[in-house]
This record gives sequence, structure tokens and C-alpha cells, in this order.
Amino acid sequence: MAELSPIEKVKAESRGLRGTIAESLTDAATGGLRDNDQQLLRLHGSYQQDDRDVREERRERKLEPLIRYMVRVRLPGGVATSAQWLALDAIAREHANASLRLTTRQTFQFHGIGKGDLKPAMQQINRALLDTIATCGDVNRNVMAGSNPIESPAHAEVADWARRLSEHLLPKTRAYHEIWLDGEKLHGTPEVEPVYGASYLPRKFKAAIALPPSNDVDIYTQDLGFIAIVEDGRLVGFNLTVGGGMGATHGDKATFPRLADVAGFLPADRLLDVAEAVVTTQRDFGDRTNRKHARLKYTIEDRGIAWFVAEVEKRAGIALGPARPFALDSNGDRFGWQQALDGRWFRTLRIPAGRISDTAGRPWLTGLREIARIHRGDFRVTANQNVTIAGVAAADRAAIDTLIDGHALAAEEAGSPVRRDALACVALPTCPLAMAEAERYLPGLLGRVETALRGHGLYGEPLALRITGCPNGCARPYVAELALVGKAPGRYNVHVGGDGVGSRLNVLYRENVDESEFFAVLDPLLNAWASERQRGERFGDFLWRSGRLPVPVATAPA
Ligand code: SRM
Ligand code: SF4
Repeated sequence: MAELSPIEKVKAESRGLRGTIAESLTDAATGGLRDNDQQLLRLHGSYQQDDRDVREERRERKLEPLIRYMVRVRLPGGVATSAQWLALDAIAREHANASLRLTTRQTFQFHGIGKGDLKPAMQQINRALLDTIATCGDVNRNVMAGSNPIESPAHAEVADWARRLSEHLLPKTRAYHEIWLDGEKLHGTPEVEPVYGASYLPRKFKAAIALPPSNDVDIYTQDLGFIAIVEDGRLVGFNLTVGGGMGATHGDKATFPRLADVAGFLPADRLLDVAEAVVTTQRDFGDRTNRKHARLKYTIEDRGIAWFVAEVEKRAGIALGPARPFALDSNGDRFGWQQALDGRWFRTLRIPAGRISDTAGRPWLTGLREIARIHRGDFRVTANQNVTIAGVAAADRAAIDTLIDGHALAAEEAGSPVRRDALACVALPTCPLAMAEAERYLPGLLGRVETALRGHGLYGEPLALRITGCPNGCARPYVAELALVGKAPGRYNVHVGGDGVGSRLNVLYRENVDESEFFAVLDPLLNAWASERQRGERFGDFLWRSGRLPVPVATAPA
């Protein structure tokens, strides 16, 4: 029998995720934690990282790498109050690198936190009635929910289900409170984890709720998804989706992105039972011997969707109905003021790569702080790394607009559709897995892509572009119409053929190109799209129809 992955032992012997994190934190001889504690730290919502920009220089000077911590907040559905925004803003300035990073899973990350600042930052997060539990590691991560309030009366209900699902799947260990919040210490046997068991899950696990027609959460890329079914203005239930995932490894054909299957319909009040059954099935059958084969998508690939659904039905005591009809039309955000069905207003601000900081001519951290000071509604972090100022009374719009204009917060909105929709993962300098730049490369790249589009008269056309620094897929590149996936410094694989809705995987089109090769590859495709497309035909759709892509592709129902 194959041996368990080493991390399985670390989890099982961690006494409910405690390990020796508390001791590691007080070790003044290093900025880092012990190896096993680094693994366990993730389940508390933080990663030990080092600044890769100075790694080499410090190595030459025989110094320890410049160790810093990334901290990820748990924010189901991406909803934060103004008071919470102000608290997070203060933490960013007092303990981190003076930036807030909006993630592709609708939450906030801090970067650059020193070891001594970690606990004070966690405590400040807690005082804002937030936490970071289970935002990383082999557990259910931040639960996403459609964040576009205009589309459906069910928006508030869906956000509430995201919160309930997140709570339901939280680890029950008190380790977090003990270590970070100085809660009472455990004496005796660690708490029972009713859903996870002592070894938690074989791998990370991700859940989302989509609210059609928007697919902003990219439902088919999630391990577990619920597509809200609204009939006669009422949320009647959900279509269950299972087995989506993006991560892959260059050159390893046993790893691949996969779109989720639509498994059937369930009434709304069974959501938690069904979610728990999916999680425990993966807990018991997921591969704990090979972390590259441990996600739910591989369990389903290996055992078949029929087996999986039968197992979930048995565990949840439910027979799923046939999936109900639904239609998805986009996985992007909408910008500018819009009125929600409740009569209040919301405005989504375009934040490239989700990075909010004060830079020359763009004092965005300050601007959003000023808005939070006067805003009486809430903020919604979108799955596209943007932020929505939501629940605004008509009378309050002008004051918010003044702050938006005064801090250049709408600077990116005026650009082309490709600029408004692009996603980029963090990559260098903090991500240890990055092979190439992503977030820092995005601004320059976008300008040059816009120039290429303009050259073909395509500047105003929608084009979903995503870039990641490695094949792990943190910006969900494999459902983009055009994606760059990092291979080596300055070199990327080019993928094309997504549909702009998130319901079709793209394909690898060229490998390992530098920027000039990328544009040499892109130019003829844009030229053909400009001259041969049908009315309103998107880039990805055109490439398939015109036979420019090599293999047929599976498409989920949009
Ligand atoms: Fe991710 C690992 C950043 C969303 C797939 N991801 C990482 C780490 C923690 C690197 C590491 O393991 O040390 C990155 C930290 C970078 C940094 O310095 O901040 C990282 N992932 C991110 C974020 C911040 C990207 C962003 O620009 O917004 C996103 C945080 C989401 C959140 O709030 O929870 C982020 N990561 C995703 C997504 C998209 C999603 O979940 O919708 C994916 C693809 C979906 C999926 O999971 O299949 C994703 N991240 C991965 C993987 C590949 C997993 C796999 O199945 O192979 C890794 C590497 C791993 O787990 O071994 C990874
Ligand atoms: Fe890091 Fe790769 Fe994720 Fe980008 S895609 S943040 S480089 S792990």
C-alpha cells in the first residue's frame, strides 16, 4: 500500500492543529516557524513566506531569508462592513506592507507581516469580528457567493447561505483561540472534529454559490458548488456541482484542470447536509498518498460521477432531483453605479489584481478608508478582485463619488473591456511557487494588449484575459479566453478558448513564449477574429468555430 503523504502525519499528530505553533512564535532566534508548524499555520489562515526579491542578495550575505507572513481573512460571500474595512485598513498600515490585497476568492490578504506582528494582527482581526480560520490548508476555504446585487431578489439569501456553509464547515478545534487570542488552554484530549476527523481533508477544498445569470464565482472551477434556482422571485433550491478545480503541474499529464459536473437539484434547506456529505465523502475517499492527486476532482475522475453522487445521496439521506434549468451569461463584474432591486445603489470599483495601496497619483488605500468613514452600507469583495460599495442611498452617492474622483479610484474603469476584466494572481515577490511575474506584470502587459487590440479595431470588444505565475491556477486561468501561465522568468504558456462565461476550459496553444513571441502568436488570431467573426462573437467562441483550436472541448451547461 502506498505511504501517506508526510503532511498527513503532521495533521494527525497536531493535537487539533496546535502543534508547537505557540512555542515557534516566541523563538526570537529566527523569523520563521518550525517546519511542521509552517504547515499547521496554514489552517489558521497564514503562510510563512520570504521576500523573493531579496532572497539571493541575503543568501550571498549569509542572512536568513527575509521571512514575512501572509494572512488571509475569512469573509464568506466577500461581505464586510465599513467598520471592518477600517479595521483591516489599520492592520495593513500598522502590521503589514500598507496594502490590502483582494483575492480571487472574495477576501482580503495581508502581506509582509513580521513574526512579532502576527499575533497582534490576528487579535485586531478578531476585534473587528472577523477571523482567519481555515482560509488556507486542507479544509474548506472561504466560501464564495455571487456578489452582484442587481440581478436577483435572492442575493441576500445566497450571501446568508454562504455564511452558514462557511460556519458549518469550520474546524471545531479551539486551537485558534488558544494560540492567537490567548483563550483558555486545552487540558487532556483534543476536541472531536465531527466533519473532518483528526486528519482533516486530503487536500484544500473550495465551495461557492452562484446566483445566475452571473457566474462571477466561476462555479465550475469549485470542488463544491451550488447554483441558486430562483423561481417566481423565490429561492427554491440549488443545483449541486462537484469536482471542479484548476491546479496542474507543467509536464505532468496526470494533473489537469477540470470543470465541475452538475449533479442534480436539492431544496434550499438541504444545502448543509449535502455539503457535509460531499466533504465527508472526499475525506474518506480522497487520495492521502499523493498530494498532486488529492483534490476532489481526481476522486471523481477515478471513481466516476455516478458512484460519487450515490455516495453523497446515501450520506445525506436525499435523492437529488434532475438539475433545474439555469442560464449563466458572464463571469465578469459590472462597473459604474447601478440600482439594486431593493432600490439602493451600488458601485463596483476596478482594482487591478486586487491590490489596494497608495501609489503615485492613485491613493487608493486612503480613498477607500475615507469612503469607509462615511459609507453606511457594506463592501463586497468580488471574485474578480474588485470591490463593490453596496447599499448606498441615492442621497449618499454624490459624497462617495467625490471621494472616488478625489482619489482616482475610477482610473481603471475608463479602459478597455480587457483591462476591466483581467485577473492576475499574486506571484512574485511573495509567492514561493511563482515561476514568472503576474500581478506586477499585469499593468504593462495590459497596455500592450490594448495596443494590439486597437490595431485590429477590437479595442472595445470583451476579452477575458488572466495571468498566473505558475500552473496552480490561482486566477482561474483555464477558463479564460486568453491566459498566460508562468513557466519561467519572462516566459509563459499561452492558453486560448474560454467562453467569457466560465463554462468552458481553454486549451494550451503555445508553450514557453516570451513577450515578443506571445504577441507574434496573438496577432494573427486577433486579425482573424477582427475580419472573420460573426456579429457579437467572442474571441474564444470564434477560435473554436473557425477551427483554429486543436481538439474538441467539453462545455458545461451555461
Ligand atoms: Fe492559490 C497556492 C494565492 C486562489 C490554486 N495560492 C497558493 C499560495 C498560497 C502559494 C503557496 O502555496 O505557498 C499563493 C500565495 C500567494 C501570495 O503571496 O499571496 C496563492 N490563491 C492565491 C490568491 C491570493 C490569488 C489571487 O491573486 O487572488 C487566491 C486566494 C484565494 C482565497 O482568498 O482563498 C488564490 N488558488 C486560488 C484559486 C482560485 C479559486 O480558488 O477560486 C485556485 C484554483 C482553484 C483550485 O483550487 O483548483 C488556486 N493555489 C492554488 C494551488 C493549486 C491547487 C491544486 O489543486 O493543485 C496552489 C498550490 C497548492 O495548493 O499546492 C495554490
Ligand atoms: Fe503563486 Fe502560482 Fe498561485 Fe500565482 S498561480 S499565486 S504563482 S501559486
